[in-house]
Amino acid sequence: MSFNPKITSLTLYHQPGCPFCQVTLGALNSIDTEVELRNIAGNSAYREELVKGGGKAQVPCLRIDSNGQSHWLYESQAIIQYLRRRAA
Ligand SMILES: N[C@@H](CCC(=O)N[C@@H](CS)C(=O)NCC(=O)O)C(=O)O
Repeated sequence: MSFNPKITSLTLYHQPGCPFCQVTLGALNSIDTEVELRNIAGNSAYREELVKGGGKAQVPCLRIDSNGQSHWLYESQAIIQYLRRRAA
């Protein structure tokens, strides 16, 4: 994925007890990037926006907002790779 300088925000949908989320959150600790966290188990509205926007309730999922559009990136390794590249 290319790196758009006009990205306005990053939001990570996750839930407790998900090992893929733990790996992603762990990686996030060492990446200097601001990411809003949304726990879909603790808020049904977050779950609904994930399903509506991304197409499925799978976590982790990174929402990338850019130029008024949202891109929904699934798969923990793809998310980590994206965040590391972006922060580099
Ligand atoms: N290959 C995915 C696996 C993600 C995954 O299986 N997440 C589970 C929670 S641990 C999930 O969201 N399951 C519900 C679903 O897929 O609808 C990744 O690495 O992110």
